[in-house]
Amino acid sequence: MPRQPAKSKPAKNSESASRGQGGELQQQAGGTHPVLTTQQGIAVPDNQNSLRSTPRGPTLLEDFILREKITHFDHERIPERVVHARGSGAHGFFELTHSLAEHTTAKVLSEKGLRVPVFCRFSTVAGGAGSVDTPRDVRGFAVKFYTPEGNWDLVGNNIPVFFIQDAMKFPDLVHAVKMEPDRAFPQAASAHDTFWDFISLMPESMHMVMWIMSDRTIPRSLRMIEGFGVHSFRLVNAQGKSTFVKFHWRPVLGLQSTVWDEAVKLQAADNDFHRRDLFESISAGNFPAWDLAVQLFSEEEADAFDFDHLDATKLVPEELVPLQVIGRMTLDRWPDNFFAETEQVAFCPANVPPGIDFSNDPLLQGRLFSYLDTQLSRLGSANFTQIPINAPQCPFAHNQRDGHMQMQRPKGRVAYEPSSLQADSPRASAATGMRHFAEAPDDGVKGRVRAESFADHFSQARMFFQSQGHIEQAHMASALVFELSKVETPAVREAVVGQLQHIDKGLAERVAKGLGMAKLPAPPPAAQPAKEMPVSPALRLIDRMKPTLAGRCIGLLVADGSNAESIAKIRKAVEAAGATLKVVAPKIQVQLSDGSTLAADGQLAGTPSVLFDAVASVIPLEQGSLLSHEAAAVDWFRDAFGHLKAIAACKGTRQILSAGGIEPDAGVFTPDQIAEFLKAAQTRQWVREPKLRSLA
Ligand code: HDE
Repeated sequence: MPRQPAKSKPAKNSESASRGQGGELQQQAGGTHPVLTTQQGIAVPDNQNSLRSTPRGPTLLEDFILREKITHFDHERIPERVVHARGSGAHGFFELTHSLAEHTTAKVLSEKGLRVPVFCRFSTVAGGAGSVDTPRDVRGFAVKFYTPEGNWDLVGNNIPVFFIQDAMKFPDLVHAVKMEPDRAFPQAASAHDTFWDFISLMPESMHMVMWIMSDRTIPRSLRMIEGFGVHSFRLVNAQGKSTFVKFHWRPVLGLQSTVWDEAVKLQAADNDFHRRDLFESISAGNFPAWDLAVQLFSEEEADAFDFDHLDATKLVPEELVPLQVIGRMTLDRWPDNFFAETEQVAFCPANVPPGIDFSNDPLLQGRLFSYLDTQLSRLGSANFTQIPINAPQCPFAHNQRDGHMQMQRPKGRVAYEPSSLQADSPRASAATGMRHFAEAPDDGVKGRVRAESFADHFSQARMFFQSQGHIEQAHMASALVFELSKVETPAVREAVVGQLQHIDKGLAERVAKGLGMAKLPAPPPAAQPAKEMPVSPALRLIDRMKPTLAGRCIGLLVADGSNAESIAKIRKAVEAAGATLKVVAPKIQVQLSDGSTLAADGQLAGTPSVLFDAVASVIPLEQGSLLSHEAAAVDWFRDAFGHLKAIAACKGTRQILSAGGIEPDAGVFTPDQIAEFLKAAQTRQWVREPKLRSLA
């Protein structure tokens, strides 16, 4: 698109012509731009000036063009999601590679090779729509499959368990974690009194608390998170037999997280870090992909677990029920319009095709109600399923009619059933319709009760903590210290540490010490003490990061006079390793040693090293000495070093490193060691961490 607006000769008599105010933007007859019109299709003569009684007189009410434009603008916002308000979405497809025909009639899970379109939305939970991408928070992972049998929404998170066991507690949880209602802060943060107050009084949340204090909640990229359906669902086959299923998304790029100090600094460096990362990788043709895996188990197997799988605070360890990969989702297209698609998309866990059914998980049961209800207020009309992003892409027919914003023009007299007047009016089908699993009721009595089998709040929290490596445990303990240090009420801090004692005494002691507590607070009574469970290495993070540079980004700092050949060499090696290279420089245009000009991707002051997975530099000696007095340059390396990144530093750069007090270690390389640098860049330099910061 040319940046220049079409030049036009303003009409002789128009105000804009005589005043010369913006008249140049008007449509030139025969130009390539379509004529601007009102919503009613009336051509707009002038989009710069409202209709005035005289050139300096009042604006006329008669100006329907102005009124329509402003009225529409006044109503541009819809209520944001009460949770998961900030999100980024993309289109793609899912392809089934392994049939589950034995277990389900759903075509999307049984017709091997079937490819269905999907729309996927990732989100944070606590912050508003305009909040940042990188707080410590759970990530929503919602996928809408447009299957040949209707829409299937798998509305999950990047953590396999949840805070609470019963839908009744969801509004309390959300009120506690969102900004406090009197002061309206903190935005997008769990580090405040009301959240931890609630948590300390809800021991069932302790397993999820272990996960949110782990580095899973500070992901490097949305392309590098796992997804979980969380609840047990049922698969139902042609004979009506049911098998329980847990859904898992596994990122092809592997897991990758940031370190906490980096996540905090990312909030300042780029509010849209994850959204931009997703957009840029899809635009570059590096399509993120996830394998869909299932855990399948029978009712009898479930009965033998020593936990209740209907309790969403529990996971089914992979060591107990292995995962089977059955297909792959690839995201290959950014939405045309954020509002129309990512904002208006309406997920609902109740959207399942025949062959998938619900379990009695009381959290899931509540969700089956909540999502449709929230869409009605958020999208404003019962016809929200007609919005293209929400509409099924298979044939559909029903007798629902009218309502706000009805887009369809149904024909005929018949909008009811039974009817005999119209041959093409829709009829229910027992053969292809939704088949609910014929579950026999259990023999309990009606009541507001919590099953006894939900009373174990600590065993899996303990298993999760004990399954982690020592670095991850230290990060969790430090995250707890960070969060609780922001809590102003000492009794709340003490209550949380008391609960931690039920999980792991050592962890409670580390956190108490980090909070400067004189003595360990007593644990509150527990419904059940933690049982010893075998550790589950599959729950670790660092071990599961892939040794690869695919999908990663290397920052290269250059300056005037930088050696063009060295830059080209580094670029070639980085790209050959599957990573992207971004050039950063004190000015966005630099003159290289060979006289050529290089356009940098970012200016140093606005492109800190937190944006990259590893950093390199090609800087002439004299520029190195200038930059060693430049805070942005010193911080660039100090942060990269502090965030445990590999560094390839040329001679000129060594002056900057010493200005930053950096003592090069095994993760700092020379430009000749490019292969070694790229190998080290595949991971973080974990051995460096204890030398840099005291972890709890
Ligand atoms: Fe949600 N949740 N949720 N949730 N949830 C919403 O629906 C709710 C829960 C999840 O990108 C809302 O459209 C209740 C678990 C995601 O649009 C709302 C309960 C899991 C998204 C709602 C839960 C989730 C939502 C807000 C407890 C992981 C964003 C706006 C019974 C398995 C979807 C909306 C998107 C959104 C209710 C618990 C995931 C209010 C009542 C557990 C990924 O309906």
